[in-house]
Amino acid sequence: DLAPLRRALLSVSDKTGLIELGKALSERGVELLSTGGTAKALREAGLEVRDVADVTGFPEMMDGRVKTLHPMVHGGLLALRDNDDHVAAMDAHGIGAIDLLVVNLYPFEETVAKGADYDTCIENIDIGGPAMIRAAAKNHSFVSVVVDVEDYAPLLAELDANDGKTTYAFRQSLAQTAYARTGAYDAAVSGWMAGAINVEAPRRRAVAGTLAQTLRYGENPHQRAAFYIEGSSRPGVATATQLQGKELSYNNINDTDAAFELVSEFTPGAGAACAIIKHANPCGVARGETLKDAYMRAFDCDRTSAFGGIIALNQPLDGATAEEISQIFTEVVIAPGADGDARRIFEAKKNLRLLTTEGLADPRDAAMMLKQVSGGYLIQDKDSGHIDLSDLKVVTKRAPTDQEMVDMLFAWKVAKHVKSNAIVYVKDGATVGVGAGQMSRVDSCRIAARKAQDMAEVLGLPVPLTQGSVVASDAFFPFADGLLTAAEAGASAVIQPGGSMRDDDVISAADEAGLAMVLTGMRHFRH
Ligand code: 93A
Repeated sequence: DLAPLRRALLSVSDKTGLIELGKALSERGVELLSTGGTAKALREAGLEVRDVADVTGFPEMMDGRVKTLHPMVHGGLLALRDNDDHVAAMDAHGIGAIDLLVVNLYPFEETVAKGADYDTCIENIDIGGPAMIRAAAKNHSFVSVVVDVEDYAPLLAELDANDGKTTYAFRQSLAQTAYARTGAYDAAVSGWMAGAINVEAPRRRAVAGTLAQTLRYGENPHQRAAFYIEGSSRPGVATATQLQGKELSYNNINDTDAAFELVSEFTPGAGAACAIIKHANPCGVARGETLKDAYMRAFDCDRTSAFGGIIALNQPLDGATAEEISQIFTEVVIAPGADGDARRIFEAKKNLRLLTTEGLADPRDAAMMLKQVSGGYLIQDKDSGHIDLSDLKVVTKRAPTDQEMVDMLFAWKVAKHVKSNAIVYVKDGATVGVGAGQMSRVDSCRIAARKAQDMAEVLGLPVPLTQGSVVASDAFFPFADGLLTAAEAGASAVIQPGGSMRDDDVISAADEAGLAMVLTGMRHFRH
């Protein structure tokens, strides 16, 4: 199964590591062929290299659109070395076998990410590269194909371990990577085009990702799992730097994402904010005078659940906040930075994972969300819906006070990140009761109020913090019962989308209970 490596074709846009690879191959007696820019770089480094144009007998033409698309190249990649007909064809046409192909493609994804115009993006669609990659990968019985700079070192190690040859298993694994690369490349092109020509539901859609991490297991230990990234530069769990702690688990990544997306709703300029997440739902979210204050107020919403939680901060972690967080067991802290004091304090907590990002996520970013169902997947826009004061419609006799208004907008932002049915009680810029993931809205209202009562006992308060709070509901109240439960718990104002057949009943109930209520006209289901 060992295949010799006598001749290599190198054609790379990203020239990282190229010279080292070229040298290492030359030293091992491998003949080098290359396209224009790659050949030039190799030659400048003093390496001997033959131009592909010399092999094909055709100059590179049409701005490089046609350089390797030729039987001298594709015959050399595709010929079966143990097939008499193929060998005869090679002899008849003077085609030399190519045993190694090293290609990295025109940077299409990066060109799109830079916001280039349509024509520039089109020009950056590589045609010859993917054609060669697919040919070489098909012929992995004899040919090695490398599409990632990270595979240069493993290739050389493979050659050294096998007397200058490659094993079948190695070539097979390279071929699998190669097809994923060309598949991902075309997925990127097609995805970009869907946006550029504004097709909402293209008849075919491809998704792709690059392995970031194999995970020890999935949601449960008997489930296999891995983390794939799309290559975006958006601040978030996929692009964060882990400064310390054990490897992130599947659930950690999911919860950290939920925490960071939630805290990113709160611009740092308007003050510190903290979100604590358990099982993808917030068990405390608060603003504070300081970051430490925000954390402590978030913690006081549900101290029991916060144990072993995931914490997200909207400002760089400082020493005082780190000290306070260290008082209990926390799985992950994610923040847009961490100062020296904070890092020193956390160093003693070996298991605590600390992640830093470059800033916060933009909650209004356009993005697509995928959800798998058996046999397919659903795709939708990310919920980047937002409301302003001017969108709110007061429907009760009593209008909300300014403080109620501020708290309602806060509660509404939190509710967007709570699994439906979501009910969020807020007082003075801090959640004081969260009801999540219930099948009935009234149950979410009760659970959130009940949790506030429990916390009143823990904190030694005469009355639960829901007294004088506001309440947000992610979708309309189908009946007055949920609203009345909130009123009993002490809520004085309500924010909800409205739109129920029984809105009139709900509004009358609110008036009778002396509540102020505003309608957003927007729903935030989350499942
Ligand atoms: O324009 S292409 O699609 N036409 C081709 O025939 C072709 N062959 C290789 N682009 C082609 N390539 C790409 O050129 C490679 O995939 C690589 O990204 C790039 C290397 O060009 P250079 O060696 O001139 O820098």
